[in-house]
Amino acid sequence: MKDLWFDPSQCLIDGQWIAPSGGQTLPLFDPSTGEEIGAIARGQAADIDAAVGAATKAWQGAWGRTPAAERGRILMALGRLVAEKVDVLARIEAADVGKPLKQARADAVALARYLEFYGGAADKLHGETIPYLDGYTVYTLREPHGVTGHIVPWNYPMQIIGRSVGAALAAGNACVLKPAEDACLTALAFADLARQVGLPDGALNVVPGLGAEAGAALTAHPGVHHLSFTGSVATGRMVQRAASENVVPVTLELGGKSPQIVFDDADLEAALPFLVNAGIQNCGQTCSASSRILVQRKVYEQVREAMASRYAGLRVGKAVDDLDVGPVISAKQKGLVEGFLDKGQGLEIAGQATLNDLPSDGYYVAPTLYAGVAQDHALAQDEIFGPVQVMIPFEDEAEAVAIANGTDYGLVAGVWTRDGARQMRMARSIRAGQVFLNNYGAGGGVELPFGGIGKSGHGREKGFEALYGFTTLKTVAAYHG
Ligand code: TXE
Repeated sequence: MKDLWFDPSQCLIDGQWIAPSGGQTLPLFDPSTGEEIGAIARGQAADIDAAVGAATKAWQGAWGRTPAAERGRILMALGRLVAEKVDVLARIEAADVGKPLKQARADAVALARYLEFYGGAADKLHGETIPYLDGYTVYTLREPHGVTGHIVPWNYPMQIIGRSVGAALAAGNACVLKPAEDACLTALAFADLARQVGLPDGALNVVPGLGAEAGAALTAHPGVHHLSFTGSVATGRMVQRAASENVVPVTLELGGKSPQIVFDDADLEAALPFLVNAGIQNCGQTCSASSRILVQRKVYEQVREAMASRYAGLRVGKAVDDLDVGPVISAKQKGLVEGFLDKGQGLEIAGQATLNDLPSDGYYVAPTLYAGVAQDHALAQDEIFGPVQVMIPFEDEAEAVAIANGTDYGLVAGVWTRDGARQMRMARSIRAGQVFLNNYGAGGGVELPFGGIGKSGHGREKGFEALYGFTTLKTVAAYHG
């Protein structure tokens, strides 16, 4: 690929580009065309071991001794370099993930913003003094865990690296990053940019490879002190099991089935763009995608018609054509989504985009809106991770809450109503890590703690809260009489 200035068939370990120990590669496909466009490293346990070794050395050495303010400066310099490279990073991501250029660009801008935020926060993370018995001075120290392992999926590589690696480095950890085999190019690009701004060798190591090989080796490595994982529930379970063997903390972000709830007093004009966009952005492959639209009966038909007409107008195309929706990431993901569409047979399709003149081997799925879906139907319960939304009618507030809370997940929810008291009641009643009132997503919100409950996972990323997660608290009690 012409935009790459590095060789993606190598790993970046201890500040050096090196071939994976087994000398093997994995093919790289462009989701927009299905064409093979290169090869990436197939890292193995030995490469993970070398990366953990390098990270240990950095944490105990140059990076560990770097003052917090200087760590912050390096991260902010990295953020500025990322901001300068937004266009090239967006092109790389668009080719690798298949997301329309505008959306890939937004991810690169968000990565720069994460680095600015966490760079600025690095020297503002401190402990406390605690009043105690006569003759004692007690204080707490917030210290890095040490070596942190980061397993990142393919849907938003840059944003997830920003919120997880950005926060971990700010807190003084040294990182080993295992990006997804389906999309690892911007992870490698990011690590190379970090090297260019003077991040000490070993503070950030990247080993691409398969989940069952490099990923499993990272989760099982006894030299890793904290794991953060974003991905499926099934893999999350394995990661947590592996973490339990070494008794290390783990942050899991496992997706959701997030609702937007539209009451009959809502500002529908304001709500409509959010209702559809939050379902089809990144082709629906978003952990916080709003895949369920709950609508009060009085306005149900009106919302159904308006959403249907938006669906009819959606333009699907290659990432470089920069339309509303691109392909899904892989042939495997296309098969998964089509499996759900098969389960939808017999349901009412309220709206659907048309697929015109697309490369026949690209991984395209027609964005589809189902109406009148029963709460217990698989399409209303399971994470689809494709451009598919279901509409569910409800009578009153109590029923809306019951439906909203009626899945195994609890990541995000949106509530549309002009009634202020109802807004407050809904915000308290909904089981989710984030609730948005009269908006959805709050523009991305680097500053806003994010994470789930139930099968959406545990632990919080983003905002200051993430920094606490990437530190361990030490209490020092001094008796001086
Ligand atoms: O996920 P995996 P997949 C959901 C979404 C999607 C489904 C499958 O519903 O349809 O998961 O996607 C690494 N030890 N989400 O198969 O397997 C893997 O290499 C350690 C939601 O891609 O969870 C990749 O880096 N690591 C989600 C990462 O885990 C392992 C984002 C995610 O892959 C591993 C992505 C192992 N044994 C998918 N096996 C979200 N929450 O946003 C795999 N991996």
